Amino acid sequence: MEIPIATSLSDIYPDDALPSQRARWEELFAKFAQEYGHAADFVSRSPGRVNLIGEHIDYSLYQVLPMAITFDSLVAVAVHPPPNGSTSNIRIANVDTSRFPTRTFEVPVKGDIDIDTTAHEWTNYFKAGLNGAFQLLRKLNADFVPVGMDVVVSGSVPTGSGLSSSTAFVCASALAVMVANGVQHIDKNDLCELTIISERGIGVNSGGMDQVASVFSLRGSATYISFVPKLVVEPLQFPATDPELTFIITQSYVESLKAVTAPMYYNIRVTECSLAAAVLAKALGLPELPLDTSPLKISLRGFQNTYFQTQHGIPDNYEISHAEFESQLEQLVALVEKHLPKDGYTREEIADILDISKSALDERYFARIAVKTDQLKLRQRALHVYGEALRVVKFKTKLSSHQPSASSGDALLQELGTLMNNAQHSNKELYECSCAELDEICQIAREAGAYGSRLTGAGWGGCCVHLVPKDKLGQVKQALEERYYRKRWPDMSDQKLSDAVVVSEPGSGSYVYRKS
Ligand code: NG1
Ligand code: MG
Repeated sequence: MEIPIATSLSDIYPDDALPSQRARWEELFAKFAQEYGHAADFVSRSPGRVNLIGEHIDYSLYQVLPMAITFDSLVAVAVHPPPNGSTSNIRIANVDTSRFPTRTFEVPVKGDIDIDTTAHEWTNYFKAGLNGAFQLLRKLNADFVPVGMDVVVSGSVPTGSGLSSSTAFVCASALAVMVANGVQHIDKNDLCELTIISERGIGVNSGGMDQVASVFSLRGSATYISFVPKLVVEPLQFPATDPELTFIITQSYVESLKAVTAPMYYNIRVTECSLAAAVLAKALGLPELPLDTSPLKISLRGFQNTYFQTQHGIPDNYEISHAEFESQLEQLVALVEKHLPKDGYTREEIADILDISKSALDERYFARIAVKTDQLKLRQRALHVYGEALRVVKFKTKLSSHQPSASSGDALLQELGTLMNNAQHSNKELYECSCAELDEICQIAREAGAYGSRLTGAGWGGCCVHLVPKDKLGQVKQALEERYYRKRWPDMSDQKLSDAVVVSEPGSGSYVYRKS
């Protein structure tokens, strides 16, 4: 499937978003003309996403259910041909100059552009997209000579909010670089593959959920993503229910800058999950787990496959029914309880169990990306992953098999909400990726009528997502205003307050825009 070309903003946005988006795009074009004295050739855009359920399990290669949101990243570009004999330049500005100063850098003729992961620098995300795009361009043509680019960026995904502002920008940047360098037809799979890998260059050892949701989503549908045995994307429409099913996103206004905190939070979780898989395999006397596409190449999903193949003779673990998949996950929870008994493991203990030296362990699991910790909580993380994977399958099955006439809509919404509440409990207790503010928002929303409330994205701040029956929206909004926002920030502006709680409809994925 190819990245679509839009010639009108109504290809990209729903009618009710058009007036504000038009204003934003006009601002982008005005900034471009002011900065460079000429017009842009094209704009690439990629959205943020809200994850409905399936948190911190994409990098263990389990299914997730996000949807794209209207907030997005726009990259407007004009191209200059490569100068004879010298290198090309990229000049990149942002409509928000006060937060994101203009930069100029040289385009490498060979190899990657250096990214300083210790600096919190906005153009790192553009560079990550560029590196990914260049790898593909060089695969297509080994003698490829990069063009120069004038660029202006406009981002509406709030940063540090768990809504994937980083990925929206990386994907729009990679797309911009490919189009600028003459690629006419861009395959969505290719764009995902290269952005998943290249975004890790910013220092976060992430999974692939955000890139796939940003690139593939279709307006009106959530995006059910399976990563193995290959990437499969299934658009999922919400059933008509009575009361009507709505999702709202609420900001905690606690910024969670993952690229900065990854060595203390995110990357540790990724390492813990891979180590849990390795330790389980060893404890059960299984053969070494085959390498897979997860960031550290060994995953809890891989453990599931090998375990059921070798111990239960199930040859193709991907062809099993939903019921069998659920039963396997339940068995895995019991295995984790038994074989990962300790509350925390040191690196020395893990090296002992795996029967390798401490330096071999460090080299294999801790060298490539910064991880700072003493105690690794293998049991708690594995319990979260298997429990959450189970909830995702249940959530998806309930949503897609609901017959509007057969059972009451309210019962369905209650069931879905309970799965989301259980997910939040697991985020808080087992995965320790929530925070007091997110917990409080969930609590207030539930008390005011939300059926399900949980953090969305990586956590440690950012946003929550809530399943609310439409008739309760007003009450939930009011309770949050009074008990969270106004209480903390009595002087909060009306604009900020209205941005704090938004009803979210599934938006469209990546586009290239050219004026017709
Ligand atoms: P956020 O924090 O929304 O960018 C991150 C990861 C995802 C996924 C979620 C947790 C990136 C680009 N994305 O999302 O892959 O693991 O956390 O479910 O870091
Ligand atoms: Mg992010």
